[in-house]
Amino acid sequence: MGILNVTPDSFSDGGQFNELDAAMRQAERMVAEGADIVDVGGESTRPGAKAVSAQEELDRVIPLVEKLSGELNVAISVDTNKAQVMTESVNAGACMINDVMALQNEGALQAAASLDSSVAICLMHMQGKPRTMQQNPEYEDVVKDVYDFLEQRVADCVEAGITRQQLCIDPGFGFGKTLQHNLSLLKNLEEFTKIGLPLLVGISRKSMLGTLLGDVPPEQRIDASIAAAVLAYERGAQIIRVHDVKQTVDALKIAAAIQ
Ligand code: 9MG
Repeated sequence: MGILNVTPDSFSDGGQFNELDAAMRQAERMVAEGADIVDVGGESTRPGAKAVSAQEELDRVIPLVEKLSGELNVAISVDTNKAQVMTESVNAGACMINDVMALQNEGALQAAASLDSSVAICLMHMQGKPRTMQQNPEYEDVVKDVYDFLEQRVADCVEAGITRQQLCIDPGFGFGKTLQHNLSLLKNLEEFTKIGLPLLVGISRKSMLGTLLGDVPPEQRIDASIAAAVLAYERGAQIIRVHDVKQTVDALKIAAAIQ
């Protein structure tokens, strides 16, 4: 899954792709490099990020989703937690909703349940909200707590009328987690496959990697991102959300060849 942020303030590529043509060129490049899914985001979820209005998010995302679905042969995911953006994105051609709030925002569960049953939905775990989530994250047992949350959200979705076949789960690296929490989740990632749904992970260029490398900036975290992607794949991740598609695809081809 290639990341395509159309936001002025995302942590790694914020501001680079907020012109429609530039975003299209980046999407074409990611597809040529082997991305099966392009994840379009119109609101930054990095720590400390400000929320944007539904209208602003729609203005950023919908023209791009329409153009992508008309011109590129790729699955389009939209990274949003707003009910209206979910509905309008699918109407514009998206076939997946990636919600870092796991459909907990007002109206999101109902909006997702009324989408066509072919639409995939990713439920991600986050403790807190982007603005404050890194202030003092605490867990009794991070793997168990995140597992129990995801299992409960899957049950809530099924009760609301979403089928299990539509769902995938994500432990949410960096979302209300310390470095130690993130490392425990990655080490024990295989646990999450017991939920019986495809596992999506996003570690690409995240600060957990920067910290381990001695506080290097996002653009110097590419090699570490590839290592993390391979570790996640070996532990059962089926969808890996990344900035650097070519490098990740090459590495995963090698990992896949020996599995
Ligand atoms: C939008 N976004 C940023 N990081 C993410 C992650 O780790 N997983 C998912 N599903 N979405 C993410």
